[in-house]
Amino acid sequence: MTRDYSQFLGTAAPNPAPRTRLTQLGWQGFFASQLDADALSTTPPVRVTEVHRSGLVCIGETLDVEVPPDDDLTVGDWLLYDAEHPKNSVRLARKSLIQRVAAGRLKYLQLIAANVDTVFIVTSANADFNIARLERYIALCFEAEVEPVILITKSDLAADADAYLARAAAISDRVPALALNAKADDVKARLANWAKPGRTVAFLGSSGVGKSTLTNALADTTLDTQGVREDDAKGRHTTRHRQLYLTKDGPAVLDTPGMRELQLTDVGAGISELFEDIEGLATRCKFRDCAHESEPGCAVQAAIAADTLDPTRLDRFRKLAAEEIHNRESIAEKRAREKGFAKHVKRIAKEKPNRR
Ligand SMILES: Nc1nc2c(ncn2[C@@H]2O[C@H](COP(=O)(O)OP(=O)(O)O)[C@@H](O)[C@H]2O)c(=O)[nH]1
Ligand SMILES: [Mg+2]
Repeated sequence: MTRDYSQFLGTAAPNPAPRTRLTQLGWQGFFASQLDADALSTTPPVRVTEVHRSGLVCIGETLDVEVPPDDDLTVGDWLLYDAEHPKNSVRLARKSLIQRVAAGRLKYLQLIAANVDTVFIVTSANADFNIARLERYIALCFEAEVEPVILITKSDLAADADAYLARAAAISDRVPALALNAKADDVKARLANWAKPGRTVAFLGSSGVGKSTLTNALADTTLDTQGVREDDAKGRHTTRHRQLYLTKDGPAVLDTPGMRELQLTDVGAGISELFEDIEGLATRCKFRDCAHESEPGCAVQAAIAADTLDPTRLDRFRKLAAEEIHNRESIAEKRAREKGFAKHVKRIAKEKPNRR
């Protein structure tokens, strides 16, 4: 064991070892524990920092490489890079995974980011602010086992930023909320609690709320930011793809394009965590199959009558839970259809073995 004698030297301790690029990339014990010493030299770890149709940009301690596209990989994933056969690079187990139902008619799961420690859910103190949408993001984070923090930007432009802050802070005891000016000099200091070296943080939220402005503040980057339509506070899409940025002395930072629609699936546990107060009340209803409408002995309706539960919160819970079930069923159906189709193709191939 090496002893640290610095305290006996009288003068300041020598400079600490320079930070390695792996730490800057957000490398943690959780990933290190998955590999043995041999693997480190033959297949070094690299992190996916950008996803493009043509391939995945990956960065490691001493290498910048590209790996062929793969639908099962997303930004933030760690791979053991196989230089001879990049396609065979092995993905390390994920600490967290954020996914949503892709927007559009055909429902499928879209991976948004892996191995994020903190998600800053960004909204502004204006028409963008929407409790139901914030709850969606929070349920997503709880499910993904990522710590959510609500940031309300443009506090400098709003006369009543404190009122927005109070509404955001009331959503859950477990989710801190901050109001701030994303363009001010104190952003790094205000986010320091979560934006720590060796960790990974991500900004999620609509277009125009200040995600790239905040990324610039943390990562000293100069990403394009753009004006917002005055009338409805809607932003234009300036950021086109997700990208992870390294910082000199802070966390790895993920900037994302605005999400027009955040549809959830497989977030039952996240929804339960967020609405645990309502679920707790429901266990005290007289009837086990109580629909919390007009049944006698309903503890949920009693709480509404006693003004301890906001009825609009119950509505939002119902809507989110119903949507979750609907999306889960649609995706299960689509998978079953695809499976059926694959079987069909296999059967045809078998029946006509000589045809090419
Ligand atoms: N005054 C003020 N402007 C902001 C704030 N946050 C973002 N902006 C501006 O809002 C616009 C959109 O910001 P941007 O970072 O591109 O938003 P993004 O789409 O979420 O990445 C830019 O013109 C920013 O300068 C804020 O807290 N205060
Ligand atoms: Mg942006």
